Amino acid sequence: MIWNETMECMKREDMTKLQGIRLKETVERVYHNCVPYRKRMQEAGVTPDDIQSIEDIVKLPFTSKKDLRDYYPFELLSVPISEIVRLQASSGTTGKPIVVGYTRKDLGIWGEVGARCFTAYGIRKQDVVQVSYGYGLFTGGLGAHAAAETVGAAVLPMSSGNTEKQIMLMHDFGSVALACTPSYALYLADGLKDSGIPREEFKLKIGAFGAEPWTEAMRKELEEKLGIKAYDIYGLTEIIGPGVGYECVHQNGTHLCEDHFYPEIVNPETGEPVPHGQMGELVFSTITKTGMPLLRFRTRDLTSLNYETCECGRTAVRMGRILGRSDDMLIIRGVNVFPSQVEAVICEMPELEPHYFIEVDRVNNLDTFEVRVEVKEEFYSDDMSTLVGLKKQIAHRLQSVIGLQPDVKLVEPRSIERSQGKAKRVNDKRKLV
Ligand code: DLL
Repeated sequence: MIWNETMECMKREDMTKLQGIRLKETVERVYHNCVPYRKRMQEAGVTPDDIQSIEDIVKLPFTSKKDLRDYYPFELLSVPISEIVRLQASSGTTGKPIVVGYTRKDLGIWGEVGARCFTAYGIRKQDVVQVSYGYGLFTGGLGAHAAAETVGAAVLPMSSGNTEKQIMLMHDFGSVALACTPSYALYLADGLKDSGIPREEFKLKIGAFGAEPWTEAMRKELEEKLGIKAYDIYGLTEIIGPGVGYECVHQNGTHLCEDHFYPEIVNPETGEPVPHGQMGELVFSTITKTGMPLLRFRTRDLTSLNYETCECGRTAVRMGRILGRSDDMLIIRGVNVFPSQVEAVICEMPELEPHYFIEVDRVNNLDTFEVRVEVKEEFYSDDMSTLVGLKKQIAHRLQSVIGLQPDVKLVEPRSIERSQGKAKRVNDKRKLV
């Protein structure tokens, strides 16, 4: 079943025309209503009249995460705050998050694109959908919630954590679909096994997994352990949240909702468009949103696009798996973490040297996150209680900045390797791609 056949199966030339019209409207909107965008366009010598079709998009300047930080919190809005009905946020590269505002119309778009995803996975009105993405500033919980509600399914807003209860309700309520990060799904799979409840007593058959990179091997493991079909869902806060793209039953690429989010692939170094089918950095322009439209947003996600019509009948362009990022962002237990956030916390604490090392691994299907920090000579006392207190303080501070508590290890002065060139501060042992 296809939620919106008109849009998902539109002929390429009609889609291109529609994208051109919508881009033009968006450019007019941001030019007249958002000072930073107008300035940026003036600097680039572009006016709304220069944008007549989707091909003209290359004339527009890029937007980056840095812009969201520089114009924090509300300067990138294209409407007065009275028109905003929701705010969501995600990690920035430093202590401040990046903020996104939605109008009522934007929330409608979010529900619509989410419904396309959930319908493609086979979720129907009569199903119970267990949403185990975190609810709150992170878009996962509320995004998947809107998707399920728009389809008309019964939403079970579990949020993440509390595994035993997750399994009890999954069993008792007969959840048909589970929406969470693939790593949490693996963790739940182990919990399900430990519960001793026979698999036949569960109705689960669909997984909607995303928010972090995952592999075909993980898909296989999830499908076997949970006895389900596991689908990819892609999205990012800046653009809308989950629902930017989804897999269909053929699982041969992630279809993008390109009538709302226009994708381009560029060379991450030069910003030049790359030929069709080649790998590069994914760039999105939102062409229907009104609260905080973004033009040519550099996602930093590395992938490629395939414009062939899919076996499912959808013409919506397909994105390959995300093969990495062109920045240093890590995704740990679904939370975006920048090494610069850790650095900012460490540098503000007088007891610490500005040297640290982050190690990420996956043990028993759960991400581990260790931060090693060097204590200054004068503070490195033998007094255990002082050191334990310091360790706690660092862990709390990191938790409040990042939203995730690392395992902090205090190490002796000068024990973290100094580098002669670019410091290597991260070891991600998870080997996801
Ligand atoms: O992770 C939105 C989301 C929530 C998507 C729930 C899917 C499900 P952010 O926290 O802003 O938003 O993180 C966005 O996560 O640029 C990718 O690097 C990564 N990412 C998201 N989905 C996938 C996926 C949400 N399916 C960043 N595969 C993106 C690989 C993904 N990476």
